[in-house]
Amino acid sequence: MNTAFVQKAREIAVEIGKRNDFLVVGNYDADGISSTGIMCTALNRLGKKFSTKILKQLYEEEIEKIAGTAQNYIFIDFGSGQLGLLKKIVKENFFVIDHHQPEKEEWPFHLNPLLFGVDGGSEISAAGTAYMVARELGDNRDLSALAVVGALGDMQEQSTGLSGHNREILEEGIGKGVLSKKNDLKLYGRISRPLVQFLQFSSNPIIPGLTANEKACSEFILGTGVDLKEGETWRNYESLSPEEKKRLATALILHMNKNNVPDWKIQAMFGEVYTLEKESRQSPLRDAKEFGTVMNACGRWGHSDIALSLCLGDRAEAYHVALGLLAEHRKQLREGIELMKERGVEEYKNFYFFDAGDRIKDSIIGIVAGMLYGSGAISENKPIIALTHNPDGSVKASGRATGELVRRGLNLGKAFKELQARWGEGTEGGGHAVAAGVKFPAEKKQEFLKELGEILGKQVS
Ligand SMILES: [Mn+2]
Repeated sequence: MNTAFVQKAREIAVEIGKRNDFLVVGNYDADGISSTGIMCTALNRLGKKFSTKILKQLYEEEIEKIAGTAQNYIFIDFGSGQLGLLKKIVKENFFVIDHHQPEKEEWPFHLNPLLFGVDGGSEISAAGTAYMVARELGDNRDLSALAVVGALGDMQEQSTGLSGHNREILEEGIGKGVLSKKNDLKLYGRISRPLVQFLQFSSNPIIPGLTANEKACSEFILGTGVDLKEGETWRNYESLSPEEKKRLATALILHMNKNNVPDWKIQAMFGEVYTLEKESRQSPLRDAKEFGTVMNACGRWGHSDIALSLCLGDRAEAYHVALGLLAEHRKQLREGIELMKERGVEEYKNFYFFDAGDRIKDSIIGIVAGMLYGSGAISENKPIIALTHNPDGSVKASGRATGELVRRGLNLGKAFKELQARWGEGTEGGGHAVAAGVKFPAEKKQEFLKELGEILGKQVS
């Protein structure tokens, strides 16, 4: 690990250790909530007094509400871009643990990998950064499991798996017996979906003739000699014997080959998967990727408290509520995708565009937009921007891009930040290169389409 980064994490841990009465304020996505869970568990183990707050964005009005409610504040998975505001409003006694692009402001209690030349987009997320502090606060290496969940939640894995600091954190977790890694089929739902749905709902990649075709999927699986049920229970992929897994995987490769799916896409179906060894065998929380999806489902339906309870170890009540929310989340995603496919997207020179009106909630519009790439409804040569109208008269645009576009220079987070800089008051934007969002007044829609086109055009030219 980067020595200066570790040193800074240690300094912050020492400072936290001296204080008491914290408000931990975290971002509402899987990474933000994992980070909050890591930090709160570490504080709890030290016997510190703390409370938590999960927010969608760290807007000025939110900071004003928070200021004065605790003795110390820890902002996680946001804050680096709001250092100026925090200094103005909270003034003192706050820590920022983040991996987003920082403002050019000095603050002694600010931990961000980017300040040490560590890539906060692919090498470590906020959860990993929080873990760096937690491991200096006590015997907290078991929390590496949550750090991996957060990194995957922020889509930090490469084709070879987790890399950089994320990989070192993974190794610490394996050493501690809380994590394991293996090479396997990476399709989503290895644990949480019965075999037929495992193939039927595969959107990344689309499996020609099988995706969205239940009957074909069950025939395909039975054709490999794998039983769909064990007694009365539907089997999932993880419950297959190594021999059965191999037969199914081989049949899938042959099937994709026969349907002219490019080799790289077939290869991308296989790779490293990460298991949380302390979770029970049938639990979707046992797979690090699915744990993140469960949390996203909670957070995006306004139950980030449930997601946080999962991170704090609740496997009773919160766990059952979470499974229900996961089912609802999937239903809404399916309906969102149907709507976009039905109405079709508009094609501009530098991006695809979809205005969902108020039919898709702002909390999932970005995910739905991203899934369109999987569905084949849009090609991968442009980012997709989707708009949703909020009850307060503002609109939120969510953008998603592909890794290839980012390699060519595209950066949606920067583009939206630039719009914020141009338009000032009433416009707030930012995020990552591949996934970002911006909120602005509805009457600016036409200007948005025009100026965004110019900015994106410049990035990839
Ligand atoms: Mn994050």
